[in-house]
Amino acid sequence: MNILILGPGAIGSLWATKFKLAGHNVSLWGRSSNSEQFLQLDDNPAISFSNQHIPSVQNADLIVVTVKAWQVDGAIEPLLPYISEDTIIMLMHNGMGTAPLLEAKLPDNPLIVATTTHGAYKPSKEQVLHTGQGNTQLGGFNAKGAQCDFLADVMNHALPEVNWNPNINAALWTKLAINCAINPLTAIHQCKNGELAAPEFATKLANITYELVEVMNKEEIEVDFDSLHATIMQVVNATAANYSSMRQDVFHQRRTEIDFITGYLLHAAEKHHISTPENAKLYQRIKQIEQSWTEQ
Ligand code: KPL
Repeated sequence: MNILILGPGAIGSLWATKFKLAGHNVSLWGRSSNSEQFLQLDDNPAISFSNQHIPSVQNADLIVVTVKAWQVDGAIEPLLPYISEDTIIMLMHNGMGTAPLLEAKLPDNPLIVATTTHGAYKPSKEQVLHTGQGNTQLGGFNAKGAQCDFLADVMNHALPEVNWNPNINAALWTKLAINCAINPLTAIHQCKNGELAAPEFATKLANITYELVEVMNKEEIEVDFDSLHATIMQVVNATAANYSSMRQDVFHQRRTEIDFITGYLLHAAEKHHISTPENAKLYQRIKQIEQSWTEQ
């Protein structure tokens, strides 16, 4: 397949190199205006990719959008005149809420939403490390996207495990819930994920989870407190030594994904007239922190 990776950060670069090693024709669209970019995955030899090459957009069978949620709108804009309506567009990032924005801009394209638990890290512009094995779930966001289940096979050959999930909304909400619980708290306290297992966080995490369950149930996601709490704690423990992406963003004073994580939850809560004070507090605190950088 002709595949374009829009946003070759850590996860985008991991998929770019894995797709290329599986024999696909892969190009990048990143911030750098260099027409060629090298990526080296783990100990493999460096691979050359074309970058910001308009014919690669025009010929793409699949565009994987791996920029952060708040960057999706701006990143897709310069490509719009060149995207054919047969090109499958796949969103893969933390948070929710970007798919309807993209659908408004590309109403005729098959649209796929994906969530992955693979870990990747880019110690430099050219190097990408696959730091944690995970799995990837895909599903259609619109009717044309729902017919693209063959992509699970294609992607499974490149970087297993990949599953087609007809109920992708539930998977996205579960990932959102994990991010709502872990990301703001670790960013505010500048701690590793594992530190949230300490007793001092128990009540806060429980309250966050109660609110999440209430909103998710109204969104027709079947989940109860015990199972969601267990899922969150399982991720806290499995990623104990890691810093969350929001902790890293705050540490480096980069804009966070809070609007598409807790912000998305708060919008849904408002729609259903559910009060979510614990999550609202976290949202406001992260916004205050972001605000403080612009005032410096
Ligand atoms: O997705 C993550 C993130 O950091 O954004 C988790 C699952 C919390 C792992 O750190």
